Amino acid sequence: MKNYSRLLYLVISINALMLSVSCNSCQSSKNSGSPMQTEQYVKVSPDFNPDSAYSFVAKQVSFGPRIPNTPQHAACGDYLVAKLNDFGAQVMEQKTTVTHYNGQKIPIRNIIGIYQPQKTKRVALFAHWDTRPFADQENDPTRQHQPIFGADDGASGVGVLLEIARQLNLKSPNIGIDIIFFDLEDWGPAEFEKNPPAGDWWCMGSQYWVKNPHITNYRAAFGILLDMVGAPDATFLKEGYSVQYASNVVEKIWQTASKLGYGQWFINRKTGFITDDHVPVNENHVAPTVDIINLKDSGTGFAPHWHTLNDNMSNINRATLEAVGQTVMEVIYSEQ
Ligand code: AHN
Ligand code: ZN
Repeated sequence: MKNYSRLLYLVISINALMLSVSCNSCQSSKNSGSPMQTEQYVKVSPDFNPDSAYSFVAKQVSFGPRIPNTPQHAACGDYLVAKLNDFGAQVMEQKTTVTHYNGQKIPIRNIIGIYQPQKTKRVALFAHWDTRPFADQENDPTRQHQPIFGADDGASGVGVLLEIARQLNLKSPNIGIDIIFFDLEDWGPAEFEKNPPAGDWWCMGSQYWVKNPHITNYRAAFGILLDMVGAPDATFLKEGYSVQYASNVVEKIWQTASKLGYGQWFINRKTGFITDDHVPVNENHVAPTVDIINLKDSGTGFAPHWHTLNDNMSNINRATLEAVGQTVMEVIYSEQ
């Protein structure tokens, strides 16, 4: 009995000694800042392919401006449906017609790709696929009436989500994912419009969807909207409504980006409130939703190519697409 307790004491002492040694060594290496001991975050998600995402952006732009009610828009919509089908999603389309501020009747086509419909816990990923009919931020008045190409404003978010769709087909996360491409986000009244009638003319596809979700009483644990996520010098500031409605999701995304080494894009700074597709989603409590959007602290608040003819493929950068795509994938593949 006595021997046994001695032995036990010895074992405990040795353990305590080893603990203190390992703790000391850990402490000393931290103090010395040895690069060998730097803690490395090990990502859980598959590798996002930036070349693939870039090609999905270029393909959309190749159709021409995707203005609702044009053949180019219809052809691009068919392409998006075909890609979601290729990538194994259950695809749904929503079609309706709305009356716009100019009295014009405009058809809407929201395109939805559903992954693992049997899962009750869901995350919604959003982007708008239409493009603005006029480059009203151009300085030259004659150019203000030309349509934008929408490489960044529209195609970049959709391109990143198509690459994520391709990845979801190769390896499923633990949760269900719904990819939703909104139509008619970007036909808000032009700057050159003298007296536009009051009304919510932006984000009409998402306004329709929150009132008529593809599944009755649809709810997601959270949502992420991608808008203008392609520019080389993009800065994703923490947008006002995102912080107001979904601060824990903002923190989850920005901390994940930082751990993955994308802190150059995901800046830890709050900025103003932007009317975008996440606003109807948040206001109707469909899902606390964050807008990842290239924002600036000065000027219009947006990048210089915003709503100009410079919103073309020269403003699309593979490294930015990867920073956004890999961060979103890491967030969704980390969910249980
Ligand atoms: C407004 O200009 C009011 N909102 C910007 C939302 C937007 C436009 N996102 C892309 N294009
Ligand atoms: Zn726009």
